[in-house]
Amino acid sequence: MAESVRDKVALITGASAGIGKATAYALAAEGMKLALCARSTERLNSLRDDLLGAGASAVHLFALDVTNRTAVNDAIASLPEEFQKVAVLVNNAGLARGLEKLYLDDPQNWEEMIDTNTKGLLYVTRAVVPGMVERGTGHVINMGSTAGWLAYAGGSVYCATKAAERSISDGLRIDLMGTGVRVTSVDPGMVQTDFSEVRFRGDKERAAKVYANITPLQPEDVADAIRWAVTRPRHVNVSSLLLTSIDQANSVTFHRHE
Ligand code: 8X3
Repeated sequence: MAESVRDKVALITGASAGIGKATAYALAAEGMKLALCARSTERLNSLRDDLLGAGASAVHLFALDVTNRTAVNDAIASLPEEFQKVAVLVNNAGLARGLEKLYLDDPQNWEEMIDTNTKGLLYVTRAVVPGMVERGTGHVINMGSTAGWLAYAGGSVYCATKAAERSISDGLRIDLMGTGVRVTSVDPGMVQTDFSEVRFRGDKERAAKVYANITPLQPEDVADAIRWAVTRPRHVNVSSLLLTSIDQANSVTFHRHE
């Protein structure tokens, strides 16, 4: 029997595009209240009416840079009353920068990835989870990657942030035993989003090559997995979901069509 999450609050970081946005729609279809953030609310604003039309019972949009610890604490502390009891936290905000050999790379790329993918996830988790523990219920969904299971050329720091996400999820799951709060790591392979365009700082041609001659996952495929995990009965903890398109076996092995 699926667990109803109707009228419960889901907080999604990095919700203005890609997997975060698709997850907002998937959880809207479950009738959830959505607290959505991204660095800017510009793209989020245009989603409000559509998400309500898609079934969300309420929508709250706010700007948040998860790398700013003070801003994270302030934003969570000042959520409107109706959105304060976060039932599902989707730690989705994340990015990759470059695909350079580690020993030649610009350390600024490392800072951005570690600050967002690792520290940002920790800050939001630290701000939200105590309330879940107090209420004796909640679900943390952390966005991992096949990259966290096997490092690839030029990806050592990005892969390290996703390996860190796996360890953080595993450790947090242990820390939360007996509290009623669940932890799921969702680990997709290649997904067709603006991930590669962000990685290559707007180089569309290079980004397109990443997905050439393969059928990647779509953001909706990942959102669907998240929707499934959060609607399992309360005694079920889906620890991890490793998912790839049929053209990908792991972070380095692809089947490219002729
Ligand atoms: C995104 C998947 O393979 O581009 O995490 O690193 S990959």
